[in-house]
Amino acid sequence: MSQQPVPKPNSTKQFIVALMIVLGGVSVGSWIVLRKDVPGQSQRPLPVTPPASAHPAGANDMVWIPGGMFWMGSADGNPDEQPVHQVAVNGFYMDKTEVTNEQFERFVKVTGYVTVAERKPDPKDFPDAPPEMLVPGSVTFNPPPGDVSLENHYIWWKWMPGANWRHPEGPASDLQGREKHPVVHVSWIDAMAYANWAGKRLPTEAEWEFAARGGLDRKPYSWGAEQTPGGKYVANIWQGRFPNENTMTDGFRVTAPVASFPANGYGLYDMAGNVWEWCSDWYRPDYYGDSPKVNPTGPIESFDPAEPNISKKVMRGGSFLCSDLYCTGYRPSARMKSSPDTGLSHTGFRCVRH
Ligand SMILES: [Ca+2]
Ligand SMILES: [Ca+2]
Repeated sequence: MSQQPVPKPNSTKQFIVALMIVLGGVSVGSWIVLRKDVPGQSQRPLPVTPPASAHPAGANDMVWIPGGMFWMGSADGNPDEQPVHQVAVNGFYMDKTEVTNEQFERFVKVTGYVTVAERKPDPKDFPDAPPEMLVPGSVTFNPPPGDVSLENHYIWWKWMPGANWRHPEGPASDLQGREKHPVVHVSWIDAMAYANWAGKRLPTEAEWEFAARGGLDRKPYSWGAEQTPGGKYVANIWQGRFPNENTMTDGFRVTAPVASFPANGYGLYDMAGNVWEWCSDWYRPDYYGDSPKVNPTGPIESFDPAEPNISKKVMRGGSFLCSDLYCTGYRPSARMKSSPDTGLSHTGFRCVRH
């Protein structure tokens, strides 16, 4: 094991550096978040510098979500999905699909935007990191062989230098044939930059759940009560023994082209599975206990008891990695969270506007 001191993770900073501890060139399959301590940073607005927009709102790719009252959360779900409570949201337009690689590429071509995963970490922010670790990269799904414990999700994530939205599995991979797949390895900061450029914004968590339910009342899935209606999978998730056996019963090993499965009642695709989707809200597991009843926008500050020093934004909808053995994040009430500067190989987004 490396003797490299590993600073305790703490509050938000612009970059995540995932440190693969290398012993004789072999990864021990762990990544550790290194962050510079910046007291109070989590309370500040995140740096988002939208380039000048040259892109109309594109309502053809959006659908009107009528708004209304709904029951948010699930009595059968995780503790952070409770209590189930009534929430009202105003109507809004929402992208029918997750933002695709070709859509994101257009944004990058017009603006020259560089995603967080493509930026070289500043040594000033990571004074304890060895220089060879301070290279652009992202975190990819890369499980060790054989059966593994599902207790520690860090086991199947690996820091991959050179991984980013253009190279989802690392430098040797590319987007050929994946133009219509959802963009991945985009951080919340990147998603905000895209949304600002497009004249849109990220959905609030309440808007997202309202939309995902497709007009159904308190159903466990976006399409109704049965996980596999008629014996068929209707979302891109994981089948088989996670994380090493993927039987692809739904037809897709990793991401699927957007809209490969039926839309929900509002005409929205992949609100369950494919890739996780960023929301605008900070995450707190206890937020539902006293959240506003009309157009809630999330708590003022984040708190995740599992990693109390890291501020996190909400992600919703699950991904192609959601296995029923481990994660049922594709349920419309399920909540996930990650730090705003983190991109992952199963995380993307879609936008909304009024
Ligand atoms: Ca699948
Ligand atoms: Ca999705």
